[in-house]
Amino acid sequence: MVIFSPVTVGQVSILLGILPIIGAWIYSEFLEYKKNSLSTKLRHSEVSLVEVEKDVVKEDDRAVLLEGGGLQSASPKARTSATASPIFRFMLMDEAFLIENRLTLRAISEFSVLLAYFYLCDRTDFFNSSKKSYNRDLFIFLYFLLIIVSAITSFTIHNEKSPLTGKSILYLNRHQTEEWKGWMQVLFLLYHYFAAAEFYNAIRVFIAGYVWMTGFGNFSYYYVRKDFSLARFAQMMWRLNFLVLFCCVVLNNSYVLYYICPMHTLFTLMVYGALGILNKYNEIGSVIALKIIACFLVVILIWEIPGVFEVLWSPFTFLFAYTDPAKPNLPVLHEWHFRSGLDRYIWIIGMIYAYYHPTVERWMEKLEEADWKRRMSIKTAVSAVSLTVGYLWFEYIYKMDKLTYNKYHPYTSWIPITVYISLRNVTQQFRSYSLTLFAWLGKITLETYILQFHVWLRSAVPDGQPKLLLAMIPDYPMLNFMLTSSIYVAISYRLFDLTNTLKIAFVPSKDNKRLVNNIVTATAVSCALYFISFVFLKIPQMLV
Ligand SMILES: *[C@@H]1O[C@H](CO)[C@@H](O)[C@H](O)[C@H]1NC(C)=O
Ligand SMILES: CC(=O)N[C@H]1CO[C@H](CO)[C@@H](O)[C@@H]1O
Repeated sequence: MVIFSPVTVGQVSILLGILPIIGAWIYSEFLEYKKNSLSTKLRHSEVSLVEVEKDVVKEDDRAVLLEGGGLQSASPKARTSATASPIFRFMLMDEAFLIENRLTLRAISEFSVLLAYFYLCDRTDFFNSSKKSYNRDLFIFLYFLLIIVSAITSFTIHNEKSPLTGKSILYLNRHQTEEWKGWMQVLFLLYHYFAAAEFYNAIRVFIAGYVWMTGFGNFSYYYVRKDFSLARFAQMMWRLNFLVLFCCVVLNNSYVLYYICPMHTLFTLMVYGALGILNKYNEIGSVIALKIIACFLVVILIWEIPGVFEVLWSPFTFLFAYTDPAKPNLPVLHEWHFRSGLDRYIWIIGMIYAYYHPTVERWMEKLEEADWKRRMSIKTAVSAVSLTVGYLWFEYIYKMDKLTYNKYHPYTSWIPITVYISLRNVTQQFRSYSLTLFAWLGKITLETYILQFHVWLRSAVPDGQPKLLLAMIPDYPMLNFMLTSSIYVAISYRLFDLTNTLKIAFVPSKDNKRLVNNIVTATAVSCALYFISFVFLKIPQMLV
């Protein structure tokens, strides 16, 4: 097996960090097993219970004797458990601690095995790679096949009532947004797999759709719940960046290679900032209006005035620099400028829609109660206008070539999104159904997005765009597609769960002190590991 690129300090640090955890996990499983078999034995015989108790007492006595005092009755082990922080208990291999956290240790071990699998697929020649090939017929066939399958098997009608009025089904409910994400993601992924360049513009619109949802979802959340707590914030950052952080280190990639993550993080932060600053006054309509105008002004300042972007982001170059090995001559911030710029306005549009959401909903309820003729005429008018606008957009904007389209995209992406929203919701029936299969895929979009680079497609070098396909069954492209796709989706789902499990374990929602403690500990441990790895890796090189 050949490893394509030299080992980095980050990779060694992860390895050093992971190995003791895997060791601890195996040990904790062993302890758990011992405990269980002991307790079954105890249940079986009274005699042995007494004996064990005697043993325990003896051990405790010894401990007290060793310390030379009768005051402290607990064994030393029990005392450390009560006072020491988790990291010390881990280092001491405290048995109670290991048993308590067995499932977390197991999740970390599983996570690291998956990371190792990414590395195996994308950075070694263990598997083969093959070339992408595009066939429009096949591409559209697969997409429609999936739509038909999911329509047949997972067509669901929801009957959730609006919490606001208790009457009709929410427009833009969670099922709908997840389904929306799902079918966009499927086309997006197929586009990458088959290099379907002719759908470039559609993909741009889909990504704008995600960013729109970021503005919409986050605005609704912060506006209604008013929860600006550190814990909630940390949980959201964890969700967006946990997996990508490890991918960057393990595969030695830049953050901006997975540009969806920094982009969503940035716009989430902007929504958070817009609502969080002076949040006492959010009830007042004119304050919200001012805030939204301020958002527009900030975006205009940063992205429309030449030079400002570079100056503003240059201190963060270490995080946002990216150089595609295939195009080494572009400035390092070019990719970040381009990607973040494409969708610079749409999150604000999402915020505006979220703000008017209750109003529109109330308006729609009134409409639903109106008499048939009035209802039908309004609905027909809405559909007709949407279809016309959609058609004009398609004819005059969508059909432009890639480069020209990109210029217009930031200012026009709201048109197809608005058309979709109004058509999707035009009748009560329409908005109550959703395709669960797509909603299921929509839940794991972040994972499928990140993983495609490594276990489905292949980039082979650090920071490379995934130009190749992973080939497990060479010479059988369709079978290979099926096999790699199944593994890929299954792993994505596992990672979704693991991210969540680990989030619950490390980002407590009610205990800020513990949260800060965890952040400090994690930083300290990472620095220590990095330092050790650095010494381990670089010193021998210097001596040579
Ligand atoms: C905020 O946006 C991010 C990025 O799209 C998303 O993951 C998160 O769920 C959103 N938060 C809420 C409360 O909708
Ligand atoms: C724009 C539009 O027609 N919206 C519809 C969304 O669905 C509700 C169902 O309650 C209708 O009342 C609206 O007319």
